[in-house]
Amino acid sequence: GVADIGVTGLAVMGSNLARNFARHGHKVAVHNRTYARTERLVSEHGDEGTFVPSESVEDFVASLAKPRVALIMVKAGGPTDAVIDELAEYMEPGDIIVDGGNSHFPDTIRRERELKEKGLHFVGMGVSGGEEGALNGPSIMPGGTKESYDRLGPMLEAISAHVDGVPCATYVGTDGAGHFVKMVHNGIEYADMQLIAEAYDLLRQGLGASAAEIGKIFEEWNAGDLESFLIEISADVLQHTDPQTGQAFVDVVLDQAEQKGTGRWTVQNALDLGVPITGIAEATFARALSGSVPQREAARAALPGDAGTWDVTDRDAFIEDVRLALYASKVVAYSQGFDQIAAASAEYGWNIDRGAMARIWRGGCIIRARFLNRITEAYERQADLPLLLADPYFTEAVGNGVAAWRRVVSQAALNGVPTPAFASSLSYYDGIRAARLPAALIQAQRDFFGAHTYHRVDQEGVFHTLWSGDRSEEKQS
Ligand code: NBP
Repeated sequence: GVADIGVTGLAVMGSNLARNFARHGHKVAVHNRTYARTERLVSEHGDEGTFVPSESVEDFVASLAKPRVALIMVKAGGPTDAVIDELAEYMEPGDIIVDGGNSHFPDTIRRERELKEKGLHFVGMGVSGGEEGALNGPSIMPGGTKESYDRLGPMLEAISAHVDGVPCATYVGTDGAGHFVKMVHNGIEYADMQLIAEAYDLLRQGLGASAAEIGKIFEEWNAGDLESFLIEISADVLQHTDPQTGQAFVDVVLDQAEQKGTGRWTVQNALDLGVPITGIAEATFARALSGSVPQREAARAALPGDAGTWDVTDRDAFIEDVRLALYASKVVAYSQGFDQIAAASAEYGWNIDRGAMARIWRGGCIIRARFLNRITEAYERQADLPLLLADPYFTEAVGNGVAAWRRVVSQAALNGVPTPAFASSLSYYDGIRAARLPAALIQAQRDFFGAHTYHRVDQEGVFHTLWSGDRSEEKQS
């Protein structure tokens, strides 16, 4: 075989990645279950580089230079398993199978284990940036053996997005680490989107501003600390007019948010690991609430609001308050996401470099933002930082906005505007920094009804009070 790398699955993502590899001077073997797609790619884009098309999986594998690298870009789940099995049939020990789809990381762990028995390397690779990114430079999060990265890494780094000359691709960790990090990336994306949506709603209801006016405000924000792809596209969307009705486009879109499930996976995993990712969870539930159609109808008809009429007097001060509250809530959401990565890294033995993850998210992906530089710097200052929020830069940045944050969340509550992500992030902030939490009462309740025991603040050991007896205290160990 002659090809440096092969891509099988030539729908939009696979074709664009294949073209990206070819444009970087790699010989790319291409294959798709339905051959017409392969033919179309070669006829439409064959002039962009060297493609080696094959009709059968056997020929596709044979067209690859050893050790072979085959990248799978098909639908996640059953189709990915089917393609892995086919490839494995023709591959030899030392060859590398890469799954660039949105696979759930436990599947990746299982597949890696199965393929290792055959002597094959399996790389579960998160790819972010959609079709545009795949073609012009995505953010790439590969997991697997170090050995496979030695072969694959330089090609991935070449085709990835670059920020300040630094590639947005790096080795993440063994087996499921890459897909795990991609999952958390998507969870953070949910939180980021929800926070921006809440900021929009606050400005709209507080100021009575038009969608287009808020688009302009977002444009201004995009010149500062909040600069990010998501703020930029939100500014654009809000200023778009629906050609059919002449109304603001955002007003003609049905207000029921859908999801493909990566936010849900992130929250499910956080529950398993016991990591409070309240921002991501609220964002995921906010989508679910928006889609709870019968419940919303019943509630709209029955539930009183008893809210005030919102009358913001100092517009500029309010806009600045919302901006500060958005930034603080965003820092909380990211801090929580990085906590989850740290917990998973310890649980699954991945040894993930969190600063490097922030670095490869600076370009190519949906959450790309200026602010990720600050996260990389925080982990450079202290690699084992226990809480991103407690890094001196973020402590100051969030600290400056706390008063504004409280004003925004309380005003929203008084005026009946839902802010699940803003409010829960502020609660998290106050909870995590509290000297003392009411968890003490929870422990006492647990001991009362279930003899679950408790620790004391003033003595070592495990204690139980004989609640239904004479209420004396027993030291259990
Ligand atoms: P799709 O997810 O729509 O999958 C279509 C491809 O899967 C086609 O090539 C199709 O072949 C192939 N396929 C299917 Br379906 N079942 C198959 C089977 N049993 N055996 C062999 N091939 C099979 O494509 P996509 O939107 O390009 O996404 C590819 C992967 O990348 C997915 O896992 C996706 O989640 C992930 N991803 C997507 C994005 C994005 O923005 N779209 C971003 C990042 C990651 P056919 O032509 O013969 O039907």
